[in-house]
Amino acid sequence: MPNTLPDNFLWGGAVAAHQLEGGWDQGGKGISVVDVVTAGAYGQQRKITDGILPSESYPNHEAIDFYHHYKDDVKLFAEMGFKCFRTSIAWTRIFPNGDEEVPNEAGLEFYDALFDELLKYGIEPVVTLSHFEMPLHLANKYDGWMSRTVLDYFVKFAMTVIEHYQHKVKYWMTFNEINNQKNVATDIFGWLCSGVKFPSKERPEEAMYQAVHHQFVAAATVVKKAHALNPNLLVGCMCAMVPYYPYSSNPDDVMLSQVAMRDRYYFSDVMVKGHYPSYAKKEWQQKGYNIQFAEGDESILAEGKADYLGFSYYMSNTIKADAKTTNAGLMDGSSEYSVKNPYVKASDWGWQIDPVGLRYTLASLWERYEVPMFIVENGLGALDEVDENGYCEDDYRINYLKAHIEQMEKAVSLDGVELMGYTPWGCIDLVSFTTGEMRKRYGFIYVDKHDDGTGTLNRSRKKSFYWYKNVIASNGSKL
Ligand code: BGP
Repeated sequence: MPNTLPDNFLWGGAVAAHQLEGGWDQGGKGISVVDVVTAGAYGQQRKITDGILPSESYPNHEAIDFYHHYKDDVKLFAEMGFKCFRTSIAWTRIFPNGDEEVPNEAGLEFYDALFDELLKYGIEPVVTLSHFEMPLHLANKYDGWMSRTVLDYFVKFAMTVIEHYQHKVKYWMTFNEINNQKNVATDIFGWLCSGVKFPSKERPEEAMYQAVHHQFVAAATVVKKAHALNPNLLVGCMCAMVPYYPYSSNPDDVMLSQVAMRDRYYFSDVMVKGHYPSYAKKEWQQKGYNIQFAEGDESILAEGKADYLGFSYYMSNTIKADAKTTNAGLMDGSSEYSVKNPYVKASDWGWQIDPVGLRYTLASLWERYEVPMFIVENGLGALDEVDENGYCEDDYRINYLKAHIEQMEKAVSLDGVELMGYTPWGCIDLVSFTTGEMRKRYGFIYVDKHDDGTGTLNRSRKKSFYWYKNVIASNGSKL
């Protein structure tokens, strides 16, 4: 395939602080909402505990100890030729409880050192401000994002780090997969996104829309303030994109799949277009929801539109109008009308593998918004086996990524999509978000760490490491 990507295309990899750093109570770090969530095998929910229980296992407390290994890990990223590296700043390293007056110096120093290390190799940091990591104190004391006070604390945190790192970090993103909390059937998504247990609310969905409204206003405020501070900065939003296909040409399937897509678009519509879509207001009306807006919120949304749309893409899903179930969950991207797509295979965790769906997603988003896009997560979680040297023949991962990159290149060359970059998820093995396990691995780099807590933490290159290095070196023309 001819080279279709721009020369400045941002190839790299993506992670989140809590999934790899470890050091959960070091350097003055406070406790975050994810620090009190236990691991759960796939199919079972991870549990939220009321505090730290010594007898329970919290995999992200140590994770892969990137906190102490980051120099060696960045060296490996550089060896692969990364142009960028997406991570998050753990809010609790900077403001341990979230409501302090002044930031924690040791936390600022850690990210200064990390960003310096990346820049030493010419790797651009891409930073998510909130990746399921808000201070537990804010969740407990203020009921998380139900409160506008938390909005103010978030803006303070965000502007503290944006101001501090503005000459090291150009690319920012506000809330990771903000749309995950649309699933209010279980505690976990709302807890991680908003520090709120939506199922315990009288009207869980209304509460979710309220908390999300506060996040929209916070995101727009940060975009505005960041631009005023430094016009070179780009602040994007981030959504989980799972396209819903109609199961058949039955018009009911087609119509319902369009409506189901609002689980995704609701969020990007507000943050990219700068106003609520009319279908949102109709839904509130119909359900009798009363979402509180403060004076000026609407103009803040309009003035703080995201500079780019970052999204994750792992799978597609299929909607059948007469197939209503009760076991929907964003864990596998499903809605309550989801059925298996007979044309695609699934991963070991049931995520339906669909490279064409990535082109479909890119083209649909581009046609809807016409803003630059950034694929900030994509990848295959798999059970890897390594030989005695720590080498893994992960052809399945190479095949997955190759097929997705091919479709991504078609979206650019044939559909005219403006794409900033591609950062596969979990470029180094880390703790899974949905299951809390280590065994669901995504990395080009294997980390010797296991679910029972054992392992040397040694790093080793998988076959995909060498493959991805060539992909980057050829700017995507050698797959
Ligand atoms: C996204 C999250 C990531 C990540 C990824 C893979 O939803 O933004 O944090 O972990 O999914 O999911 P998992 O780790 O559950 O396989």
